[in-house]
Amino acid sequence: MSSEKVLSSASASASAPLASPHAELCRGINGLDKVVLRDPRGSSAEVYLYGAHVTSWKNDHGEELLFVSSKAIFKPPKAIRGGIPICFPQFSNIGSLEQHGFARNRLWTIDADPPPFSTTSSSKTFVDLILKPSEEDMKIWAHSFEFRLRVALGPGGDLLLTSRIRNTSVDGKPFSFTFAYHTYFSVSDISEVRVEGLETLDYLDNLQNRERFTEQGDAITFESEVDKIYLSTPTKIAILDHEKKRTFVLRKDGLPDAVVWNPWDKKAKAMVDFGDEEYKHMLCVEAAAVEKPITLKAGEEWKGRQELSAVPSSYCSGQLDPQKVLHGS
Ligand code: TA6
Repeated sequence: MSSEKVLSSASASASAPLASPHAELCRGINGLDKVVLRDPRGSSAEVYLYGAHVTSWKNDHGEELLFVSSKAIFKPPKAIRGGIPICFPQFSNIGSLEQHGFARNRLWTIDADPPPFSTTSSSKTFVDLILKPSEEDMKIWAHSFEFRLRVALGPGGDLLLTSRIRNTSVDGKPFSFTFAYHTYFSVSDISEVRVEGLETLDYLDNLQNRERFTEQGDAITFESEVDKIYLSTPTKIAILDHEKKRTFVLRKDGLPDAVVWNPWDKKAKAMVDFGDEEYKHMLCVEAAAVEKPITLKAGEEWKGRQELSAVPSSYCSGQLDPQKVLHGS
């Protein structure tokens, strides 16, 4: 779909009312519609209807916690470089679709009438978006689905993404898919970052023909390009930014795998929508379902959640033991 068509249909598709009093529909970069979520306690988030793409998550001090490249191209059909791209119905380039599927390259609409959420989430600051396949989409992936995404801010400023994908085929056909929340975290200096919670796990190394290895380190640190798919990972992963004295905690449900990616210098230079030095200030840790595709029978629904929080961490004082973060409440 050309960018002009996306723009014109955006305003039409975005016209549905927003259920939350703390959500506002407005125009973003290049006139693309976005929804701004402002929690009364000060945290905020932004999600473009294009790709249902979260491009900002700020804490109650107004600090930006996600990375978006200064060279990101907010122009369909190119995916926005940074934030939280939604990878569906395929993660990676294994399969017949383009890398990471097409959900992040489509215009979503406001879901005016979402089925009730079973979660206990009491968030009042949220937006519900929905994607259904177009006729064009059916030509490249012949499956009927409804993909509902809720983006919400929790009481403590946490960012909650809940995906509900239903197989709506009328011919009884099942389908399988792989999925990732391709989250780009903003970090002060990648060489001062550690990831806890993935030690001793097996992973597929995209830099070594996706061969399977076992993580030996007692924490993951970064001195060069990393592109690993950790398998059967715990529900909690911690990303520690030493310089900022901040720990991101990623909690996930329905997403057994976790991708860790930093392009480092060579790949950074090769990406037109990524600054040469920007690899120093970002890290992707992605809640995913990759090793074992998810299969839905006709009428079945899958739910995949990720909850991000940012907590102060001053390891030098021993105040926050990473193991407590990972194994605590
Ligand atoms: O999640 C890691 C990865 O699969 C890397 O292999 C790299 O390709 C990255 O995604 C970015 O992919 P994109 O299609 O967004 O440029």
